[in-house]
This record gives sequence, C-alpha cells and structure tokens, in this order.
Amino acid sequence: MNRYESAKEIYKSFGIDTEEAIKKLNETMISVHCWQGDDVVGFDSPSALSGGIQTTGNYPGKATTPEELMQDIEKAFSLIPGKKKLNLHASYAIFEDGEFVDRDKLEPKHFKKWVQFAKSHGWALDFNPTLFSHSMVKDNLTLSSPDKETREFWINHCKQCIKISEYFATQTGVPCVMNIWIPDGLKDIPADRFTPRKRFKDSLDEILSVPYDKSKVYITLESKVFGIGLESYTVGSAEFSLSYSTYKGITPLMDNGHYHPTEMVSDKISSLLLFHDKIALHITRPVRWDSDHVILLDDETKEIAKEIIRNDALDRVLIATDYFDASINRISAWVTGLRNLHKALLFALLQPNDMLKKLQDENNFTDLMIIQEALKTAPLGDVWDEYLKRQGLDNCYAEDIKKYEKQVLCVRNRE
Ligand code: RNT
Ligand code: ZN
Repeated sequence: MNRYESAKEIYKSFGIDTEEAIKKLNETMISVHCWQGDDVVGFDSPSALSGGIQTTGNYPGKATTPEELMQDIEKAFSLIPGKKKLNLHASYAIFEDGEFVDRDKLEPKHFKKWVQFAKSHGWALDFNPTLFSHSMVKDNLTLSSPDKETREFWINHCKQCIKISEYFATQTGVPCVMNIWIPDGLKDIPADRFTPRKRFKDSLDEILSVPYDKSKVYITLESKVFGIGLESYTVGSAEFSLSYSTYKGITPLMDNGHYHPTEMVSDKISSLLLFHDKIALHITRPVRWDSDHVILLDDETKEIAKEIIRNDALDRVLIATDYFDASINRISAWVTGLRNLHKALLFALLQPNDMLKKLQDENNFTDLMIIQEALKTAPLGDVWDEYLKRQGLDNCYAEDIKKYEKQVLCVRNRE
C-alpha cells in the first residue's frame, strides 16, 4: 500500500473521506496579492510606501517593471496549487506611450495589459483602490480628511476603481472583489473621533451612489486598529467597518493583522457569517504588530481554516492573502505562504467536524480533546503530497526557485 492509500485508511477510521477533501480543495479559489513581488511599490507614483504599512528587508531581485512583476507572478503561480485569482492594486496601472493620469482619472484601459495577462492564464482578477503612497494623502488622511479637495480626489479615485472592477469582471467572467482600505488615523490622542468617521461615512456614501452591477463587483471594507505613526486612532476601525457594511449591504473584510494581539479573527468569523451573506478575509501573519510576515501552518491559520470549513462557508468567505516580506526570496515568500494556506484548508477538510460538534453538545470534552489531539499527528502530509502530485507539483520547489533567482532575479538591472 502506498503512503496515500494508507493515509486514506487512517482518515477513514475517523469517518473522513480524503477524496472528498481533495476535491473541495481543488475547487477553492484563493485571491493572491500581486504586491509580494515588489514590496507594495506599484508603478504609478514615485512616493515611498506610506499609510502606516511597511516592508522590511532588502533581498535582491524585486520586480520594478510590469514585465518583471508579471514574470515573477508566472513563476510563483506555477508553483502554487489550486484555483487562483490575481489581486491588483490601482497603483499597478500600466501607462503606455508616455501617457500618465493621476489616480482620480484611472480608467479600465490602464489595466488592459493585466487583463490580457490574467486571461492568457485563465485567472480571474480582484482589485483595490490605492489610498496610500501618494502626494494627495494629506496628513495621513484620505476619505476622512477635513480638506474637501483631498476627499474629492479619493472619492473620484474609488469611483473610477468601481468601473475598473466591473471591467475585470466582464472580461474574466468572474465577479471582482473590490476592497477599500484607508490608512486614515492619528499618531496621538484625538480631540475628535466622531467627525473624521462621519466624513469617512459620507465619502463612502458618495462612492457607493455610483450605480454598479452588484452581481459583478463585490465591494468590501477592511478595518484596522492601528498603523505605524497612526498608533492612537484609526478612522476605519472594526466597529466602523462592520456597522458600515451592514448599513450599506457591502461585505466586511477582516485582515488578521488588524486587531489587538490577543484578538483572533478565527473567533470572529462565525459571528459575521450569521449576519452577512458574504465575508472577506486578508490572511497574513502578524508578529507583534501588523508585520505581514509570510503565512505559516500555524495555529491561527488552521483555526481560521477550520471556521470556514466546519461552517460550510467556502462559497461565502472570499479568501485573499496579504503579506509582504522583502527579507527572503519573494517568489518563495509567495509560494510558501500560499501553500501553507492551502495546507491549513486541507487540515480543516480532514477533521470529522460533525462528530466533534456532537461531542461538544454532549459535553464530552474528554473525548473531544483526545480526538482533536490525535488528528494533529494524523498523516496530513501524505494527503498533501497526493494533492500536489495530482496537479503536477511536489514539495521540492526550493531548487527551482534558486535557479530562477540565479538566472532571472540576480541579473536584473539595478542602479
Ligand atoms: C494594510 C492593509 C491593506 C494593504 C494592502 C496593500 O494594513 O492590510 O490591505 O496591506 O492593500
Ligand atoms: Zn489587508
């Protein structure tokens, strides 16, 4: 008996069908962030990364042109299993023939090359307005700014982004998730928390007054508790984002780096699923702050995956990744993080969830603990290997990436 056949039998003894698990994982679409490849720089503005987020590290070979980024995405995606969507930011607009327009004037045509690229690979696209790294971010404020001109610039930017998202959906035939995140906040104790939030609400109302096809564009709103230099107050807090999403019927997005360190997104998913048709996630790994380390197969990633699977919510949770590590090979960061997320989902799919729920209802916490612990050392790796094998992949991607680093990344022109 080979290792997979043996693993299949072991899982069967827990009442789990490994074939069913592999099938479900194959059908699961994950939205992969493009910004791991170039440290969230983009192509449209000379401004340094701002908005209270930061990449650390200076590993050689980051992409600095659309061609390089596309080449790296192709390489990374070829080593990532499963169904993929490519998640772009507005700052990745591609201007041709010397043309340039500012973010409030962006149009679908500035993303034509990305659409061609995605379509040639059969990938769908997601989108994000970029409300950071730009000279119109005034005093760390965008949609909540007291300055009308600033607010209007960003309102127009978001309105244009809805058009671009609609274009993505039409072109790919798959709905486009458009996520709004603003960095707005204060370093120190506010004198007024209410008015900036009121202005943010009014700006969002204005953005959403644009008619758009709700079957094509899913607008999500991402909350955050703090940023670098924005330690004391953020306008788009969790309560704001949840309340606003409920009020307007848009989708709340939780990034697991955006809460107090002992607050867990895994615990929040069920509550949101009760009140929202869909919810969205940015999966990342915060280390003491919103550091956006590469996703590992750690407890919280597994717990998030378990909450999605045991609530049978794969079709209601829009799963995206959001991390950026510049201290290691960026292709490897992409591949390792995405594989770990898939592995966490496979782990969750291999749990006897009905049986475990029953034990909880019967107050049988003795057996519940024993079985949950036994499952931690069940042969997940053998099912994982089989899952990879069926997609023409294996666990030995390090050599392949090193070769790419030597042949492509290390010979890129650098000033
Ligand atoms: C920032 C948010 C946001 C960004 C990306 C680049 O803290 O998580 O989602 O990381 O949009
Ligand atoms: Zn995020």
